[in-house]
Amino acid sequence: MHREYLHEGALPFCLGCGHTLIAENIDKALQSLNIPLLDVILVTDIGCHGIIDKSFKTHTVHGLHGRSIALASGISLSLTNPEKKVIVFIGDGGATIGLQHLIDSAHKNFNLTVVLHNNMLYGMTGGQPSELTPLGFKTPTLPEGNKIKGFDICEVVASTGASYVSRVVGIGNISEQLAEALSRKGFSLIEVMEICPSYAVKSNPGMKLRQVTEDAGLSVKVYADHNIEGFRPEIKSETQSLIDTMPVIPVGYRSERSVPAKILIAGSAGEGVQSAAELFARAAIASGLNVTKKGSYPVTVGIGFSASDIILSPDPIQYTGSPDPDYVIITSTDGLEYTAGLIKKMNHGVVYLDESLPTPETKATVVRIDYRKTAGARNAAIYSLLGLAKREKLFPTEAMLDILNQGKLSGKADWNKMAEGI
Ligand SMILES: Cc1ncc(C[n+]2csc(CCOP(=O)(O)OP(=O)(O)O)c2C)c(N)n1
Ligand code: SF4
Repeated sequence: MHREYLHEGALPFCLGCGHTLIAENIDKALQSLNIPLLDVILVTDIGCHGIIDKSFKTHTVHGLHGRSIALASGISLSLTNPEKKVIVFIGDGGATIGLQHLIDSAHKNFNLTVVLHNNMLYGMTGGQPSELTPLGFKTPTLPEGNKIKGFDICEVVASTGASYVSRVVGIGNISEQLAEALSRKGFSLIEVMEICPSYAVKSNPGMKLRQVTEDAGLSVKVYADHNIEGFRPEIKSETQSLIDTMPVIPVGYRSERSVPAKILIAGSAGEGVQSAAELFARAAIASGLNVTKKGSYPVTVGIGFSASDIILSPDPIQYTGSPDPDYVIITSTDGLEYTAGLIKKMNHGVVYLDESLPTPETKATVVRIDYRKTAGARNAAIYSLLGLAKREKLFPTEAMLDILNQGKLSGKADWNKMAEGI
């Protein structure tokens, strides 16, 4: 068979696998529809059918098991060119493991075509049954035969109102039926009944595909053909970007820092660690530095630790957080517990520790300061960061005092006096 969309050479499946027939017939169907190679986006997922993507010359995307339809739906929604053809390859295993994605995409009538490779079992993992395995069908893990009747997925998908749904038996030339599905507007699904010679035939010697399909009560027919225009997202070009609405922080100071500084501050939830880190980050930006900040705290936001990773640098920073900070500030017992593992591994840098806490095991330099006693629990985090800026000459403390004295992000205190004493 002449190939346009598939590379030459053997396809990666066992001899006689139905997946080979589907791949070759998809190539033929695409040829008949004359779809440009790079207008095709093939989305596959885990399972034997999914290893085909390296054989296709089109765009290919490979996702998690049962999630190819969710991925393809996102791709389809983001495409502004209606000529692009999004095709999903999925197994009976993946289609039922990710059933909600299938139903939702069909229901919303997203523009894509699902080619369901129904070999009636999980091929890749050794022949376990799926939700589509017919009653009585044997597999290596069910030698006595399936005790539950597999359901008719075409009926289910057709009931969502999808544009096109059909079932074919994967024998001989099925390219015309595939082309039908591929040429429909909106969501189309074609289920191809096929055989896994390695597991299905071994467990059901002499099985005949048409007979198995018929015995399972699965009709070989078109279940829905509405050819409904697919879902198109409403694009609001006038919507302002959230970033554009953020006021730019003016640079009024100058930092002498020539290399990045990686800082971790850890304290207790409810003691203002996150807002202190925010204030510190703003002051660093106002001093001409680049800053990233990452907050960490348990889902129970009112109890336990609260920590923030801050990186300052004269150069752009492409990441947040660091496993290897230069400075760690610990303002409470919760913060000490949270950072215990990290500071034990530290063999450089400085750990600034509240005076009330026991000295932890570390090769870093430990500096003990009375943060909580001097500033109170609520202001200990700000006070410690103000001290860090000053002691380590990260940026002028005035940059932080400017924001502190506006009083929006901090509790009331005589910050100018405090800064002198640090
Ligand atoms: C979420 C998830 N569940 C289970 C698995 C394990 N797993 C990998 S392949 C596979 C079976 C694939 O069967 P099917 O989707 O029918 O494709 P086939 O191999 O038959 O082509 C399973 C269960 C996985 N990778 N991810
Ligand atoms: S194990 Fe079955 S489904 Fe997988 S490639 Fe071999 S024949 Fe095909």
